[in-house]
Amino acid sequence: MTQHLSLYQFEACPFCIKVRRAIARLNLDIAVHDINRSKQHEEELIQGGGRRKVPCLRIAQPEDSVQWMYESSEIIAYLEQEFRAAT
Ligand SMILES: N[C@@H](CCC(=O)N[C@@H](CS)C(=O)NCC(=O)O)C(=O)O
Repeated sequence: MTQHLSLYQFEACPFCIKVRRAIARLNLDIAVHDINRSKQHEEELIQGGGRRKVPCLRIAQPEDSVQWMYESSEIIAYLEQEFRAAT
């Protein structure tokens, strides 16, 4: 249900904490990548999303297209819209 989602973030970022709390509140199992600890994930974010800015939610759409969603409030609104009814 959430395999198409992953969050690029780092531990101490307050906007990332907000998003991680929303993920916990919604009881979602979403892969979380710390870009300060993983060069590979940092590169993926820069290459894919275009900026080294966190949080960023990677959304793999059907047919291989990928959306990179920046902005904590937008990410939280998206997750609540997608999953609130399901949890
Ligand atoms: N308005 C953004 C702010 C995000 C933000 O400022 N993140 C910092 C880390 S705490 C960052 O990645 N800054 C790098 C940049 O803005 O390029 C949000 O709510 O997600």
